[in-house]
Amino acid sequence: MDQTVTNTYNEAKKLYAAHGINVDEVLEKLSQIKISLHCWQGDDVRGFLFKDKELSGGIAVTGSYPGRAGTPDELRKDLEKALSLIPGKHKVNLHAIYADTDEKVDLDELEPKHFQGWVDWAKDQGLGLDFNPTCFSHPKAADGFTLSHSDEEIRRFWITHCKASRKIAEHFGRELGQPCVTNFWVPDGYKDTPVDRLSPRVRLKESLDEIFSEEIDPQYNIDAVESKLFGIGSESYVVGSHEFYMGYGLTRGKAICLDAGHFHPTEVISNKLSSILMFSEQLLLHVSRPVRWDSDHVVTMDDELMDIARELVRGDLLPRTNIGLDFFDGSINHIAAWVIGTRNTIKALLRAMLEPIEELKRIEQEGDYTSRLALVEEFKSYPFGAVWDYYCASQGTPVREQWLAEVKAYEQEVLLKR
Ligand code: RNT
Ligand code: ZN
Repeated sequence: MDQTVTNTYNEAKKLYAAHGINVDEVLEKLSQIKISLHCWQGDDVRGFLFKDKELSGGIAVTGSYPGRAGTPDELRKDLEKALSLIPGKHKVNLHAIYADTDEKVDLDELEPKHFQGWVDWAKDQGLGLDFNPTCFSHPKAADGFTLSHSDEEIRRFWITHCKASRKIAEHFGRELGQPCVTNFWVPDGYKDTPVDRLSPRVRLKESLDEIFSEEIDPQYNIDAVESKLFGIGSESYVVGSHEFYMGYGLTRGKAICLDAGHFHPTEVISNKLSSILMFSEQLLLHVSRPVRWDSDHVVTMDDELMDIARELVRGDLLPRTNIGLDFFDGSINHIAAWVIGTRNTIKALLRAMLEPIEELKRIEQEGDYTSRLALVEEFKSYPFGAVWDYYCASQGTPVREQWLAEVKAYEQEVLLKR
């Protein structure tokens, strides 16, 4: 390992040790945390099942950066590249439209066999898999409603798709020896103010109850439900609101999924974690970055990311929190987007672990808010970067911005030839 990396690490360790922080132990803990990389950053949420389908459901990718993956093999190669530049062992999060098959199958006909290519690959790479039914970008979702649709036939189609998705997820969990988190998000909602807010919610609840009626061993599959405040075209009303899924998840024992971009502009998910986890066993996060709206920008090291990390670490909530990423930026190199967002998420967790938590809690309890503010602020410039560099090197991944040259080379050799 580079001598400067080791030297600065050893110096940094002394500063942290003075506050009772054992940096080696912190790094051991950090290496156990899995981040779920969302496959859809790799191809602008297109998938492979329906070629040339427009993205729908009130989400949008802007930008036409060259080189996005066009086949399952390309996407896997790209993920391998990204993962080789990110320290730790992680998971990959698939959507149903990413099936790896030549068969002409619709969403309600999907089976585990259509994802065998992914399972074999994940096994080979030592990765876990997560899953999502895809309730958008499909003719049967064209009017913006799926599981809460008033047309019984359409609602049935989506129920069947969601049931099929859980079977696929169960297969992932069984094959890979770790649970697959299956996230249910539907875009259903109205552009303009509805007269009847209740009926679609009643139908959504009934659909979900039917989907979840089959018991699946939590060793293999964990269901999560994701709320939203508004989308493009569902500005006035979203059926699956936060209150809806909070009630649903808590009464049905489902994990609640909090996406950082799905709330009012000044409302943050960091402030919700400790409350929800008091009453819920598990949580799923979609770490994202809203810019003015649910714009799904690449995750940066901003205040909210730090606050999410601090809450998870200070409250010891990590063991019950599944951390997934959810952003899609089509204006920059697709692999760099993964690397930047994932490295930032891990780095934020490390920074949070390198704070004198017990000392700060004691000071707060004693009512010494002066010291609390002073210490929290001083720790913002403690040398976590030296620890991060050492961690990257010790995991065999590039230190600092060295990863960028690898992405640029891959762009020349692979992406621009597509
Ligand atoms: C949409 C939700 C959802 C999607 C993915 C593709 O607003 O955040 O999680 O982004 O399922
Ligand atoms: Zn999301």
